[in-house]
Amino acid sequence: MRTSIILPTLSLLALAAADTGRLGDAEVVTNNPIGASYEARLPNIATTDVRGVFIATSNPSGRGVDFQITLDGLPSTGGPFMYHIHDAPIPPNGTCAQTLAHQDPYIRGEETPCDATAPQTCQVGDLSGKHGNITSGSFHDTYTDLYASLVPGLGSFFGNRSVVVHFSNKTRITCANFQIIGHGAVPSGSPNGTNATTMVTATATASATGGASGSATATPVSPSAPAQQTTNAAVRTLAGSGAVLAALAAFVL
Ligand SMILES: *[C@@H]1O[C@H](CO)[C@@H](O)[C@H](O)[C@H]1NC(C)=O
Ligand SMILES: *[C@@H]1O[C@H](CO)[C@@H](O)[C@H](O)[C@H]1NC(C)=O
Ligand SMILES: *[C@@H]1O[C@H](CO)[C@@H](O)[C@H](O)[C@H]1NC(C)=O
Ligand SMILES: *[C@@H]1O[C@H](CO)[C@@H](O)[C@H](O)[C@H]1NC(C)=O
Ligand SMILES: *[C@@H]1O[C@H](CO)[C@@H](O)[C@H](O)[C@H]1NC(C)=O
Ligand SMILES: *[C@@H]1O[C@H](CO)[C@@H](O)[C@H](O)[C@H]1NC(C)=O
Ligand SMILES: [Cu+2]
Repeated sequence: MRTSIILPTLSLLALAAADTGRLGDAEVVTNNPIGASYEARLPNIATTDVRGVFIATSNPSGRGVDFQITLDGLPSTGGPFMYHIHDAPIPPNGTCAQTLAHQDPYIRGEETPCDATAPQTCQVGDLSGKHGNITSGSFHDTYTDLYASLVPGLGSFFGNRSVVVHFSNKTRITCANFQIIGHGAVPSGSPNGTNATTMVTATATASATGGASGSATATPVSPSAPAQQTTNAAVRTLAGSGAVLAALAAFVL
């Protein structure tokens, strides 16, 4: 009796999970601190010629984050290139492999590709899914992402995370940590939104950075990002299973 009620409910949830996060669609972030600005500058490494910078600044309205991306040196083969915000920062030895999976505070997963016409259903960190791949050797783009957060404490906050550039086969080409370059103030009278995001994301990153002391093998990657509070208190219920998914996905993407 009871199962006949529960099972349909579960299968509905499973269907919904294909397109939307288990915690729902991403919420538009309306209280990004005016003037908050971060940059992720790709390192000079021998394994690739890809160079450039991702600059992320609160939209002047507080609604969303303005991205300004300038890259060059992309290879002539292996594209189109994807790029994402990944959950964890790069450890001191500079390997992109340790950045875990895409930032996905609503626990949407990788399986269904992002539909750019419904960006609220995409992983928050899937910037190229929402805004387009990199298709040429030199790339410049500016856009506002409504779901990105520069408010520390929210799962959608990315100021302590990294950005990774990929070949079309998902192999990681290069990566950089976001670093604060300008502080901001939370706009007054905008208490809105993003409740759900507060609770997620942290466990997977905690396990990656947890025992890590890093053997500092020289690649000139910026030290781990600012504002890295270990807010494990923020991790609740669903985060555990999300972390497992994220950990699995980390080996793929
Ligand atoms: C992915 O593509 C790049 C560029 O074409 C290539 O160098 C690399 O070996 C490929 N990786 C895998 C796992 O196939
Ligand atoms: C980044 O910040 C978010 C929000 O404050 C937090 O939940 C997460 O654990 C932090 N990640 C790392 C790797 O410190
Ligand atoms: C970006 O490239 C990947 C890999 O080729 C592809 O799967 C994806 O659909 C592309 N995304 C967009 C928005 O064009
Ligand atoms: C908060 O959200 C509601 C509904 O989404 C919207 O009508 C309202 O204008 C928002 N308020 C602020 C201050 O952003
Ligand atoms: C935030 O959470 C509170 C209490 O849990 C709820 O009443 C409110 O509607 C939520 N706001 C949003 C924007 O989800
Ligand atoms: C880089 O550092 C991380 C974290 O300390 C470690 O797990 C990983 O094995 C290291 N990788 C290399 C290639 O040294
Ligand atoms: Cu990625």
